[in-house]
Amino acid sequence: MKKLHIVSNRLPFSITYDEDKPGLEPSVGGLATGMNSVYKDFNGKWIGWPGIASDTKSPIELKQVEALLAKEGCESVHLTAHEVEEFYEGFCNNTIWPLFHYFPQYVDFHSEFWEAYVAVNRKFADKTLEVLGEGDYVWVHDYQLMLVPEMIKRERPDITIGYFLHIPFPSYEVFRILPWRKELLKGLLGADLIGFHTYDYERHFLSSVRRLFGYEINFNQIHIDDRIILADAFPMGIDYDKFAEAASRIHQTPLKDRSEVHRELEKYFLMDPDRKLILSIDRLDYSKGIPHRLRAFNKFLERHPEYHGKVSLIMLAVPSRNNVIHYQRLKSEVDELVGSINGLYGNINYTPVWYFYRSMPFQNLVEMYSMSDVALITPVRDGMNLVAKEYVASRINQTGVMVLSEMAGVVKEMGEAVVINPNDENETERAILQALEMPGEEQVKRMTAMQKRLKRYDVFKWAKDFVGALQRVNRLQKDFLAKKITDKISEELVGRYKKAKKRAIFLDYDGTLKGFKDNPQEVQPDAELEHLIEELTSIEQNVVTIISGRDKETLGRWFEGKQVNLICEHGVWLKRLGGDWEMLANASNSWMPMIRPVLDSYVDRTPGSFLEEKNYSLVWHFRGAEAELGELRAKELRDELTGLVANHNLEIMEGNKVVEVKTGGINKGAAANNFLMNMDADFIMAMGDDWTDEFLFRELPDTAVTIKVGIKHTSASYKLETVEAVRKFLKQLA
Ligand code: ADQ
Repeated sequence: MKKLHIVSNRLPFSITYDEDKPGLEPSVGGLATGMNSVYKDFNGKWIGWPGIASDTKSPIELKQVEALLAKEGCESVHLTAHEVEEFYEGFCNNTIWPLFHYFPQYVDFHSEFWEAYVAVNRKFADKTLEVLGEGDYVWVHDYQLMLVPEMIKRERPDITIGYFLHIPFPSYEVFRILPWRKELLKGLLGADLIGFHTYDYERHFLSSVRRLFGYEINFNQIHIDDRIILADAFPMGIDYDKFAEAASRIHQTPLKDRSEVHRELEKYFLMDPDRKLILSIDRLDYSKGIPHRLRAFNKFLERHPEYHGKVSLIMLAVPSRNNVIHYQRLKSEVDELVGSINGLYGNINYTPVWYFYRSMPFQNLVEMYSMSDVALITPVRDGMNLVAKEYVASRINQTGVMVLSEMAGVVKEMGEAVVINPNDENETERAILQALEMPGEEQVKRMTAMQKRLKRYDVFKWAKDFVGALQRVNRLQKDFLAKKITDKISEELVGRYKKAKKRAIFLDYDGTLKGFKDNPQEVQPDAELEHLIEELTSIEQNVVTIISGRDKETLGRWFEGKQVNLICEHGVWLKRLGGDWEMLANASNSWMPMIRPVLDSYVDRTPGSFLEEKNYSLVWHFRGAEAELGELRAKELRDELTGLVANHNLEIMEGNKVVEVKTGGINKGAAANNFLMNMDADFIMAMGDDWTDEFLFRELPDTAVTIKVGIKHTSASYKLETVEAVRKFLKQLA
């Protein structure tokens, strides 16, 4: 059975020591919960770092830890203190984290950090490679391991790899700042499925892929040689029932059994039943907008003296990354703000901000969720934010109001929250008032809608959905490759070819015999290609025809003196071996003066694009233009031309990064059949890469061997992935 393995920076356990004896403490985080539900079902391993620096323990101690973890299906990747410093604290938390959360001013660009990142990713990949069985699945998590997918794929192409990014993927303009942007993207593109919390992150990612590599992207599919890579949004959920059930237990707990936190909270309300509580919970991180929140709360108290003594903010901040300078500064800023608010508005009976700088047990967390009237969640950037979901799940009587930043991924699923821009402290201040004064009925209406959504798409559904998509992309990939010419098929085709007495071979040029370049003038045949053509044409039974959209002057020059026939401009012109150019179709170019200005205006507005003028067609090339702009303009151009061409019997052809306008009714299929009329061929073969070649594939007799170059849908009977594969195949025929 195929297995599914999980790879993440941390394993789902922490190591505890009772005197010198190690033990395991399962982590309660959302990821551990979600993954437990899948990797155990699939009988796989979890590969990760156990959380202790390996050089602080003896080899025997490490073995003990490894053995304990192995019993739980975990494989340990050991990291030294130095590696943790340069890889985790360095590149992960001082380079990727600030950059991806739009804090470029905090980014460290140290090449030693980068080198450590590469080396540690290698360790994770190697450990994973050790456990992989044939055709297994791997799911890699988060920004610490962006290079792992490619490292695995390179050595094991049979493995289907999923990757999920838990933090935002930034806009290209921010991502491009990174010196190692291409390496990171290449690393990710080793995966078959790349998941994000939101469509926005997916969009940013695809845009970076398009701009940095120019790969072809079809909706959310990236095509690279013979691979299809899927990008998609999977908003991570929580273990909804766990929170809802815990909250319901808390409500039923008899007075005497209540926790200290619970009693303290009740005491607060006992003093005045009209009192309100606002809750905020996060790791102490600059992306969470904690100072913004405190300043907005300060403003609220300043502007609403009627709420003095009536509303408090409980602020829980989990210590995080406290050896990084920006976190230390943030801590001081938060301490100061809390002190200042409490100093200004507090008294013996009233503390405006209750500030806890520590982690809390699950039970206390849910008590806070279930007893707070408002949740104030105001990150300046957040991949998702699970706290928001946990608050909603814990509101079992459907009251409570969520004030939520529009910069958190979770906002996409919580349209019913009071949504604010965290940088606008006045807006946040007004939202606090709105939340405190929201009528109960409206609270219930909004909360019920959010609960329904979150309950349905919980962390189990999320994990299952991702794994389902991973299996589908695997099948999709297989379907695409179904027509691929394998060694066996190749042998059969060569056999048929050898038996034939007269062979008609049609070869498209660009994208088939020769790869694309920015400038179409630079792709004349190279020595290898010339040699290949010579070999093919020296065989008596072969009649080779180059069939292309190119103009007759260019193709005529390139193939001068070669033993090939030429069909140019999609079938307007034919030049038989030793003969002169003859016109195959009745084409006219009287329409050109009318269409040319339209195309010229696109050249002017799209830097890097240009116009090619053939005898009977006009071609706008945008391969050299900025990728997204090019695609956009191509769509515009098509729309603009549609009306014009219909009235003048013209056709718009879309090739690979080109839009071509030409006389209607002329195509490669008609031209090839015309050519075949006087020939008694008992073997016909055609190869081509773009949709102009589909005419050829469709119109040739059924017995013809038609071969599509690339992995897109085609009416051809076979596929070859690349120009290199085409040449290799032709060499066998030669
Ligand atoms: P985080 O930045 O850690 O995660 P978040 O999604 O809010 O942010 O998760 C925090 C978790 O820690 C919650 O489950 C919460 O209950 C818990 N927690 C917070 N404060 C606590 C406290 N004082 N005591 C105990 N537990 C506490 C990253 C990304 C997020 C993304 C997640 C998951 O930054 O954007 O949502 O991964 O993909």
